[in-house]
Formats: sequence, structure tokens, C-alpha cells
Amino acid sequence: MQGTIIKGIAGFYYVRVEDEVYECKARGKFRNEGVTPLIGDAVSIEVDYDNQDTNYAYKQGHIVEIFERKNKLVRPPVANVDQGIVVFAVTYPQIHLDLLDRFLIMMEIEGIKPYIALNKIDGAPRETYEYIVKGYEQSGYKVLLVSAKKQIGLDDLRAVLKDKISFFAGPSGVGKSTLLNSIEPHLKLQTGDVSEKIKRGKHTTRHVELLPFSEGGYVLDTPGFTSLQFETIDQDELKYYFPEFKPFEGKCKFNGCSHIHEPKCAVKEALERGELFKLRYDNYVTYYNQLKETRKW
Ligand SMILES: Nc1nc2c(ncn2[C@@H]2O[C@H](COP(=O)(O)OP(=O)(O)OP(=O)(O)O)[C@@H](O)[C@H]2O)c(=O)[nH]1
Ligand SMILES: [Mg+2]
Ligand SMILES: [Zn+2]
Repeated sequence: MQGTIIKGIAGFYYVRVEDEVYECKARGKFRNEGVTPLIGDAVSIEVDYDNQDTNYAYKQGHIVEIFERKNKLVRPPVANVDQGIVVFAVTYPQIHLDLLDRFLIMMEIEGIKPYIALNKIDGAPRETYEYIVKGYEQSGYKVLLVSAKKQIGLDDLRAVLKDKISFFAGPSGVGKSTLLNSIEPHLKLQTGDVSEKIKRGKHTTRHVELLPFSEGGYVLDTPGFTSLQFETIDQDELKYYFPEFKPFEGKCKFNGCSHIHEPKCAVKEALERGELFKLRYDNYVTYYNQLKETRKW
């Protein structure tokens, strides 16, 4: 039988096959090969037919094969995700564009489609965050405007999630878990007050688990992040992870133009014409210089 690992606890992997969940151990060969099963893995299992406790909540089995992974994330530790929904709040906690851009670059590096969800739109007038919507749409990203509290924009979000494996990411307190509860009330994920989170320095969501989405696919809630690093790339590679630069590739005067100080740079010209989002371009320059410093050391 083939299924998907939806959670792992103390050496047991919970594998969903259609609507049934099996509690499985991994065969010893995986350990010998140095392979650790991950949430999101597509696996083949064998049910232990002769050894079932009928009083137990789960049927039991063994993972006998792990299929090749499309991709693998470290944080959260999950395989085969199709898309990342990065959530920010238009009210509180304040939007941190540096974190947003770092997240988008990480997704571009991993080849995972990112979506931006701006939550809590019940609490702020559109003028206050319109520049963000414009700026990111202009950069080629889809921006979903939602309110978990007032149930606004949830159909668009559902349409994005359908039949895909998606993870929700973003700082603590932006409403990731509340959003998931709004689209899937039976989930009853724990949520928490923003000021409480800050006082106790604690995130409400702490474990990771793939949750079946009733319209097809899976969603993954994650604990809020406070910083993101992408030190694994070269500064000269960075420009490829800004999709809005793509139309200008090969149009600069110099081959291998970094789009920073070279003359006759098509990207800088577009920036001057107002065709690119200035705040994001500025972040590009900052990250470029940071990566260059890292290399030097
Ligand atoms: N006004 C308003 N408040 C919201 C909305 N969505 C969530 N909240 C509130 O924001 C607070 C934080 O929500 P959570 O869902 O716990 O946030 P989280 O992103 O899951 O946080 P972590 O699990 O700590 O990463 C709660 O008090 C929610 O009631 C919304 O659309 N509007
Ligand atoms: Mg949460
Ligand atoms: Zn250039």
C-alpha cells in the first residue's frame, strides 16, 4: 500500500493511506542506509496482519520503501512540499519586509512556489498596506488578502491549497493557526494571544504534522520564525532568485552584471522608470553585500 507520512513521534511514523492512518516503524535497512523518513515522504507500507491489537486506535505496519523526494526542507523538516504560504499580519505584529524577502528567496532556491498571505485585514484600512500588495504583485507574486477572524478571502486561500502539500510559515502571532482553523474548523489548532506570546517568548505552535485538507491535499502549520538565513548561495547567484529581474536578463551592457554599480544596467533603468519595487531592490543590494562579506571570511 502507498501513503504519505503525516507525523512522526518517538520512532513511529503515521502513514495516511486514503482515509486510514497506520502506525508504522521503519525497516532496519533505512537506518543502515542512513535514511531517515520525513513528514511528507511518499512511502510504501506493509501491514502487520498477524499482529493487530483491535483495541488500539491505529492499525500497525512497516515502512518498506521511501519514494524519491521532490525536495526536502530543513525548517520545517518536511519532504515533497509544493508550496509555502508565508503569512504576515497587516496590523500586529508589524510586517517585516526583510523577513518576507528572505522567505521568498529561500523558496526560490528550493524551487517551492511561494504565496504571500496578508492576514488581519479586518484591522487596518487598505491604504496602509497597499504598497506591499502592489510591490509584490509587481514582482510576480500572488498576494492573498485575508482575515481569519472575519472570514474574508478564505475561498481564494482554499483554491490555492487544493490538492497540494502546502506549509504555512511566518512570524509568531500573525495568525497561521487561526487561519487554518478558519478554513478547517475541525482542526482545532491551538492559537494564542500575541502579547502573551511576546511576554512568555513562546510560540503557540510547536510540533509539525501534515493535516489532510478536506478539499484534497495537505497543510502544515509551523511555529513562527524570527530570522531566516540563506548563506548557502554565492552573491552572483542571488539575482536569479528575484523573478522580477528575469525580463532584463541579458539586456545589461556587461555580461554577469550584478545590477548594482555597473553602467547601462537594464535592471537599474527599470528601477528608475518605477517598474520595480524599490524596497525589494534595496534588500537585494543588502543581501548581495552580506553574501560577499560571508565569502570573504
Ligand atoms: N483581528 C484579527 N486577529 C486575528 C486574526 N487572525 C488571528 N488573529 C489573532 O492573532 C493571534 C495569534 O494567532 P495565532 O493563530 O496563534 O498565530 P500563529 O501565527 O499561529 O502564532 P505561532 O503559532 O506562535 O507561530 C490570536 O490572538 C488570534 O485571535 C484576524 O484575521 N484578525
Ligand atoms: Mg500557530
Ligand atoms: Zn544589470
